[in-house]
Amino acid sequence: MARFWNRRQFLLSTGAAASAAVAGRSLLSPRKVSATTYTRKDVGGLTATSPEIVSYATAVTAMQALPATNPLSWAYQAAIHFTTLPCPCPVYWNQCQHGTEFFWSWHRMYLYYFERIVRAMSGDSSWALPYWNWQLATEATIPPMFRDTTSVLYTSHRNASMNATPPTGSLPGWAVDCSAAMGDLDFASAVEDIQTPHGNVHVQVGGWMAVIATAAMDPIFYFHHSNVDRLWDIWLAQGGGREDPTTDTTWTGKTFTFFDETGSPVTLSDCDVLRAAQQLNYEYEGEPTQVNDYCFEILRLPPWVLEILQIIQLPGPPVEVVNEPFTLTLEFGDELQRIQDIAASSEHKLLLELGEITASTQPGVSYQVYVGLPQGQVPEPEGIYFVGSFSLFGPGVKDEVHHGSTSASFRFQVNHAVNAALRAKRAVDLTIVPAGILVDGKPEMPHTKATLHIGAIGMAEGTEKRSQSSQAVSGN
Ligand SMILES: [Cu+2]
Repeated sequence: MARFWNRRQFLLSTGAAASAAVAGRSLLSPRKVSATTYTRKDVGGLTATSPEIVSYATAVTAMQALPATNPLSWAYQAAIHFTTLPCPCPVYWNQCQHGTEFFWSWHRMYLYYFERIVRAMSGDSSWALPYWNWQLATEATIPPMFRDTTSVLYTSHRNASMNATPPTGSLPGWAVDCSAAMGDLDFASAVEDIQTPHGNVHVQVGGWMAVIATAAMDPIFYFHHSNVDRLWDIWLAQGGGREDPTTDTTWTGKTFTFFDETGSPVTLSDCDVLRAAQQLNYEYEGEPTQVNDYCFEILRLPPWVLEILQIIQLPGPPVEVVNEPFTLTLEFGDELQRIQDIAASSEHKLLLELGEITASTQPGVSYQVYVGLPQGQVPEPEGIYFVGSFSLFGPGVKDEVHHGSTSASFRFQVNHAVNAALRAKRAVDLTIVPAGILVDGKPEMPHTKATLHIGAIGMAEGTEKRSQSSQAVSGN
């Protein structure tokens, strides 16, 4: 998905003129205040007989009964995300955004209209889309109402151990860790890094969810993405200068088209979905106060951007990972001292970049990444040498056509791991470990369905800086 190249383009696009800006988010008063604010609840607090679940099941049944040509049908809604149904396609199919800076905003728009359609199709005018809070250890299994084989919310197209009742399979903590995204100050990094736990959940639920073209057929999809959407709010609410890219006209100028509950096409821009409660009338149960970002804003600090400087592109044999852990020693050559300095610095991020990643089909496993692991030491995701994980979801999977992307890339901050290895005067090994879900609480043996190819490995220096972009004045 060549994600890190996207980010560099983003940097270039943020303009040149310096601005003497003053802090301050909202000088404008809310333009629209709705009488009704819908609350999207944590599914962990719901049961099969909760109104939210009963109404959802009613709507799913009704939507599945409609023909795929009807925009309100289950098949059409799923196809707006992506489909394998034969094309030429009706309008606005195959739109979903992955590996781009529209990931959060596109899915927010998609869920918003899906929610309105469910409200209409269920006849429950108070319905709001619950969220699957999968970071919680108590919600590491697929919510029970989706595993009930008599429910319309069930599908057999999932990882069998995740889908059993009681479930033997659960999501491991390392797979749903959102700390990389939450720690990012700049939007481009956060929207990229949040896609890692998001993709891990897709692949670990498995079946339809693991493949872009079928993911939105599974009723759990929308609860999963409701949580991803909630994480956008939570990222912003941490403050520290975190903001939506409202000065990037490529981002603010983008529009997407969906269908409302009457089946009429409706178009939204990124500027229409910055403030969930104010613009879209919903909030999440238990979330901190929503931050109100505006596209139209005159006085404020320039946004954070991540500036990236390539240090070294490592030559070497192509990396192929099957079922066994793969280890390769990272040779820094003349750049050793520089890498050591960055690793020890607190202002700069030492970044490992894995690029040109492909597989012939969905491998069906996630991959843990370790740097500097001492020889003979068992890789432990709780240890300091674990730098993150990734899954292929869409881009990079060769038998999926998705936005023309042919490979995926991922970036990991490795300061601590490299620092520890170099201080101990050890070789800095890169170890990639195929890893599955937990079965009965223990890591399952991975059963990889395709070989993972990694074509490019590099080291880079990343610095989060205030951009010098001028302030855009556009939209709301
Ligand atoms: Cu998704």
